[in-house]
Amino acid sequence: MQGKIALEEHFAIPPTLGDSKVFGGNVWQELEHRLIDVQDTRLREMDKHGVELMILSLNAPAIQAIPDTKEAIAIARQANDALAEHMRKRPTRFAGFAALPMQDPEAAAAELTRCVKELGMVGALVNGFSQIGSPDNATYYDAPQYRPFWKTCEALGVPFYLHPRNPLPVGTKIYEGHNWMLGPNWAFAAETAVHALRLIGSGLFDECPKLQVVLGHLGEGIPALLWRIDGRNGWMQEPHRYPAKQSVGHYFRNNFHLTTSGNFHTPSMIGAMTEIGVDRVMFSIDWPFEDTCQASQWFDKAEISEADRKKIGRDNAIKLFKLKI
Ligand code: GRE
Ligand code: ZN
Repeated sequence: MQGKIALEEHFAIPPTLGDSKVFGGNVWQELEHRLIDVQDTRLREMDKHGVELMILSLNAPAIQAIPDTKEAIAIARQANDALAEHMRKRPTRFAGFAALPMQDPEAAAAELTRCVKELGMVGALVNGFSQIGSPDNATYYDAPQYRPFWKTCEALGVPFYLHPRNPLPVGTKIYEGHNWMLGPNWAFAAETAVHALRLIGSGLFDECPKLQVVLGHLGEGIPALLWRIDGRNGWMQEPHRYPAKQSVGHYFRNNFHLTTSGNFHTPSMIGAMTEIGVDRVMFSIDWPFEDTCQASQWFDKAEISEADRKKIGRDNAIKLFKLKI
């Protein structure tokens, strides 16, 4: 399919590049190049495989793993200015998601506003919880101090992409001796799905009913488990035990969107489409951790209707991000 739009596509700047090294294995040299490069290899791969536009975002965990708030604010600004420069160079090929210093909710709201209003970005991408003040601290965004930030995000009308990161060492007891589960094979999804459920259960979407959150990797496992998450043992009819008013499924279907990033498996995509509706699923790659060629060859031939392919590959993103292409 020509004209695809992809939206979990990462780049790095020198201060954040090192965060991706553990994921580079024996190909770090090439991964490093693909992260720093925006206008060369990336663009050639896009041309070759029918990707018209990438919405770019910083690598992970980057800003969220900088416990010094002032430094987090400065590096986020640096990353966003670098991204804006890439967007200016090729406005028909690159759009952008803001990196945000969530360590300081007020500064995060101000930076998001600057990125949207002055730099023309179409949303934010944040890598899970933030370490604030100490590397051992993990702060999640259902906390009450983030409500004004979410109000700003809702008022700006831009989606918030909740991107994975690994749990902190204090939270990885369950993976001890089984490090293979850290990262994209399991822990990223578990960490991110729980964060999304925290946002839902907290009642955030009752307060901000128009707020839209994007999850990658076809929903980090949530679509497959959604029925059970809302299950309350049938005959017992227990009321749910969180502050939010509605079922988890209700918020998932009204406030969430999913991308195919790093999950190029047709039965999983069809399952996600069935749970959330085809209008809330979007094609993505997860460049450079995943490959544009593999993602495109899979998606272009996946056994779905051509009407659905057009929605997922392009039209849903144009609508959600109000893209002018
Ligand atoms: C990602 O950004 O989704 C990612 C990483 C590192 C390894 C794999 C992966 O940041 O999908
Ligand atoms: Zn990613």
